[in-house]
Amino acid sequence: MNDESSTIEDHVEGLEHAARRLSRAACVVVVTGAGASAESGIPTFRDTMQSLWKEFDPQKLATPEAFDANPEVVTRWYDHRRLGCLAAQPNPGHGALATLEQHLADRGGEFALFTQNVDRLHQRAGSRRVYELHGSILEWRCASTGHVITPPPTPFEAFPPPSPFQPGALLRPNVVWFGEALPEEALRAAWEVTPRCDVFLTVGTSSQVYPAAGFVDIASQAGAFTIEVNKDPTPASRRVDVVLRGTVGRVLPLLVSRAFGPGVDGQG
Ligand code: BJW
Repeated sequence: MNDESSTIEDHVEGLEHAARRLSRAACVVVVTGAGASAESGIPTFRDTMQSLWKEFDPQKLATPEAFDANPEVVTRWYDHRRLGCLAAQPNPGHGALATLEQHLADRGGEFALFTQNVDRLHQRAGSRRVYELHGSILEWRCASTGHVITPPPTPFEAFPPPSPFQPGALLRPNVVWFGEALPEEALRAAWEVTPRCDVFLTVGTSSQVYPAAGFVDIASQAGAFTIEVNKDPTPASRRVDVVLRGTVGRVLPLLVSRAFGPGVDGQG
């Protein structure tokens, strides 16, 4: 069931099983990570950054300590990524999750999507009930007053960008760094809906960062059928009911089309 080296072609049985459970579910919860946006050209968090950022470790830059120590480097990195997110387009994996939500809505079911991604691609693909666990890179906030703005789609003129809300203060991305609290509303929704879902999907995440990495266990312990979609093994792989090994952009459209009928995987 949880063979970690094979691909979706070897898992037709797993795919059919997962699709059957999905087709009968009244409540579906999904958690996504950077792998969901990889096919949109956005580098995953634990990939080596390309070109001018390759010498920086994202895990070290995504901390309040890095911002305090070197706000120029940190804000340049985030602005570079912000412009990349604005230029990116949703991929078929994002589309399949929006389609899944619509299918559930059509029959009076419930759907909730918890994303660790900061790129807003789920919303742009049409997903409606999306909770941003780690904030959004498209918003920035005053590091002193907390006021939030959406900067224009052009690079900041100065680094670190000055805050327009308080003289001498800086802007920082409105994201959640290590050691910072996640948005209360998103967490409350996760604790409320996860234990009562029928099917839980963990999609394109390395399942290393908490609390999101723990959602699958909450769902599983409460009796949900759990599915992982990932191109590589993760710590969650051995704990889920079915592993669908492959890329999100290929596996999710297949899964949703098997569960709800043709039309979403482009194969009629
Ligand atoms: C594909 C693919 C394709 C690629 N198809 N697959 C419990 C235990 C231990 C530690 C903790 C704990 N609870 C909390 C902690 C501490 C900490 C933590 O988890 N540390 C761990 C590293 C051990 N957590 C926190 O600090 C969190 N805060 C918190 O808990 O606060 C408590 C608090 C309460 C009250 C007051 C104060 C505090 C905050 C975590 C914030 C994480 N932030 C970041 C940066 C966000 C902004 C930004 O984008 O820069 O979030 S770190 C980074 O990791 C980012 C990601 O969202 C997150 C997860 O990474 P993700 O998405 O899984 O990406 P990757 O790159 O790791 O994996 C990609 C996957 O995709 C891989 O598996 C690939 O195989 C796959 N893939 N292409 C399918 N095409």
